[in-house]
Amino acid sequence: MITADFHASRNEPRRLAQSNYDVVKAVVEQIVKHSPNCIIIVVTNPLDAMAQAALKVSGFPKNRVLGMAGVLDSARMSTFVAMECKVSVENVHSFVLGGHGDDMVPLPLFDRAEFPPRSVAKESIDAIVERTRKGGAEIVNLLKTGSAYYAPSAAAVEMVKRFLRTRKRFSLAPLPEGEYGIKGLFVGVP
Ligand code: LAC
Repeated sequence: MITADFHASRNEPRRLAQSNYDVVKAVVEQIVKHSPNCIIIVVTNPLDAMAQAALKVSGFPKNRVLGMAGVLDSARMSTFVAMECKVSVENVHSFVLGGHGDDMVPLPLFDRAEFPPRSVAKESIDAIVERTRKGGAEIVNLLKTGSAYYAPSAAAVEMVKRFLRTRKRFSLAPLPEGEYGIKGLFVGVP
């Protein structure tokens, strides 16, 4: 369920959150009824609020309701780093934490790229961080209607694979209760 409308007017955020809350509530009620032991990966925007809604409506324990944002944003950042350094994106491992919007925290220091280290100008790094932060809006502007779907779908599948197989460290949005000094907010953490 991917809904990421970027707002044209002041009331848009509230209308988006309310309309998407209604969708999330209806879907989660069905999830609880038909798959009461599952893990819910929330993709709907505004991500942190909709993950909170899914947790509340489902009544699931907090370790079974997670927001998908970091894997998507990290993949975008890796792509931009790979383009800048002219290497395969397979050799770049980025890490993006925090929210899935302007409060996103793309971490340049986490970019471990398996190729001869080369200096990347600070301006280029800043541009990559900014482009990562605005990645969703860039696609919405290109698509004109609707929201991104390939990358978010691939990111959700990647999260499922990592849960099931690799346990490879990645960024996701759980509900910290004091970890990392954060309490009660769905936010991207390792
Ligand atoms: C994006 C939407 C899914 O970042 O929030 O493309």
